[in-house]
Amino acid sequence: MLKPADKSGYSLFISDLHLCASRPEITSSFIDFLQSTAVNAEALYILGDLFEYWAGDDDMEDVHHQTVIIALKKLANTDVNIYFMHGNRDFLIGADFCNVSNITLLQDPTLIDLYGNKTLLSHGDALCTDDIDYQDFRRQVRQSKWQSDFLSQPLRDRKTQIEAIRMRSEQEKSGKSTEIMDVNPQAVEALLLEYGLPAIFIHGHTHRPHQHQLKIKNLEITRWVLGDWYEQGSYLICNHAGCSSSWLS
Ligand code: LP5
Ligand code: MN
Repeated sequence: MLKPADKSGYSLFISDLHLCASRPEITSSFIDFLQSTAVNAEALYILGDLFEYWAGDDDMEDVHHQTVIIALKKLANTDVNIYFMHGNRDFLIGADFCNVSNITLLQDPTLIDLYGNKTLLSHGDALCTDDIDYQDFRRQVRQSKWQSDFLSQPLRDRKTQIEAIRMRSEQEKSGKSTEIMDVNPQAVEALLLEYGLPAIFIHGHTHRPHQHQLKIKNLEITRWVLGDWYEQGSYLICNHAGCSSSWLS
């Protein structure tokens, strides 16, 4: 088991925190994690759904959002590289949020060199290809024209529409099977082939934390699925010796 106290460098991976003002204990837990564990890391990768939802960068004055921004900025100022990838709930996070928080936006997916291992990072929602209704919705809202039209509306109107989509999503999810809402194995394999069969693949979204071992073209690939922070925070820690997952106490 890797420990944050190890002197050698390490990198951390988290996703699906779903931070919001109505769950202040999760935000406190995230800030504790930044100050106690991430502060000694070389890099922190936030692989999407940091927030329950993000309506646009003009919502940064919100007190809860300010708390998160200040904590990220404080960590970034200690020379920890913070990387953020959009999730399906906070894909409207833009350059203003990233600049103010001092974090770097990554495209989904992104390949990195993780202590000598080619590693692919993704949020994971694009791989849930059996969820046809979601993928239609995703295609629509990821278009830049749709996003600029949406962002041109008043913040209050955007939040009203987001609340309606959230309710509809919860209703529809209750009628979808767990298989439909998981990643599609063929989509995973196709992505890994497209990115040159990396040794490690890390993603979130499904809220089913697990270490999967795959073998494609005789190459061993480890697929790490990150957990959500609803009940208990968790993270993946990697160094030269490998990766391991940990729960926050
Ligand atoms: O997030 P999670 O894991 O609970 O569920 C996702 C999919 N749902 C979503 C919706 C988000 O949870 C809530 C909205 C976030 C705010 C985004 C901000 C900007 C958008 C503003 C839009 C007005 O992503 C869920 C998946 C699940 O993951 C598992 O993969 O199943 O997908 C759904 O439930 C979506 C429904 O199946 C389809 C909804 C169709 C709505 C069509 C409305 C048409 C209006 C289009 C205008 C955008
Ligand atoms: Mn998600």
